[in-house]
Amino acid sequence: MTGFMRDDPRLVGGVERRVFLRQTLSLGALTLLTGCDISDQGGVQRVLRAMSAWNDRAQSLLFGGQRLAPTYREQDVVRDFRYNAFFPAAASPKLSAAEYRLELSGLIADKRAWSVAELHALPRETQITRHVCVEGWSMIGKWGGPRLGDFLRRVGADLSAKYVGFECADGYYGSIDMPTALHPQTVMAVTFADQTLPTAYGYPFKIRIPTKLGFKNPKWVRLIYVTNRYPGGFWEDRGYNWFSGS
Ligand SMILES: Nc1nc2c(c(=O)[nH]1)N[C@H]1C(S)=C(S)[C@@H](COP(=O)(O)O)O[C@H]1N2
Ligand SMILES: [Mo]
Repeated sequence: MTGFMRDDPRLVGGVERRVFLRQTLSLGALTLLTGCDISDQGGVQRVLRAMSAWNDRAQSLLFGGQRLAPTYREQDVVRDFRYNAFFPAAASPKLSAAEYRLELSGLIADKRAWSVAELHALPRETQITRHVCVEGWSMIGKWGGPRLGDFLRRVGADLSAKYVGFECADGYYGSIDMPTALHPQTVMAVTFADQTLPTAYGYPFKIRIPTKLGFKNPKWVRLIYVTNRYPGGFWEDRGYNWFSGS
């Protein structure tokens, strides 16, 4: 691996860097394919971005449907579920039910903010599914909460729009395609293992998407918006595939 790859946080970040490189082409192959000099940072960056965009398009054509992720049994649920974020668990945003409001913006008719109590009053869906992190671990967990699709319909979101975006209390952000937002297993998880979602796992809720990799499951969500303009995401803007799932 050459020095610039190791040093360029825009392209690849932290521990996840090696996995990312393993999943793409070697630098030698990249140089052959593109004819661009790997010492030319901007050039390589542009090529990786283009490949990533191509992957996103190909994958959404192949998979962008309503295929269900596998579900598991109660006894498969892991007790000490692993924590992950780009900072240690102790630094998790501590949101309080008294002050928290979920903001809505973009192509949504009713942009009224939602309290935790209001989110808890919505009908819930529970699922026992596998969370797969790109860093090389996976665990089966149980999450419950309103379906994101039901919520979007309720607030009058434009369901013909391309993207649903999320902003989180820790500065993390992300986005998904509308078919994934409307997928029956995509939920606003307010519970984990039948208890109120703990702070470290995203209280008051995380977007749980079992058809996507872990990094596409934003925690501590404070804003949901609907848009036709590509919103990117925290890791996607550092080189990961935006689609990253099925
Ligand atoms: N707001 C926020 N959401 C996030 C992250 C983050 O750093 N910030 N990390 C993602 C990654 S990479 C993973 S694997 C999962 C971990 O979720 P868990 O702590 O519930 O296991 O959260 C995802 N959602
Ligand atoms: Mo992850």
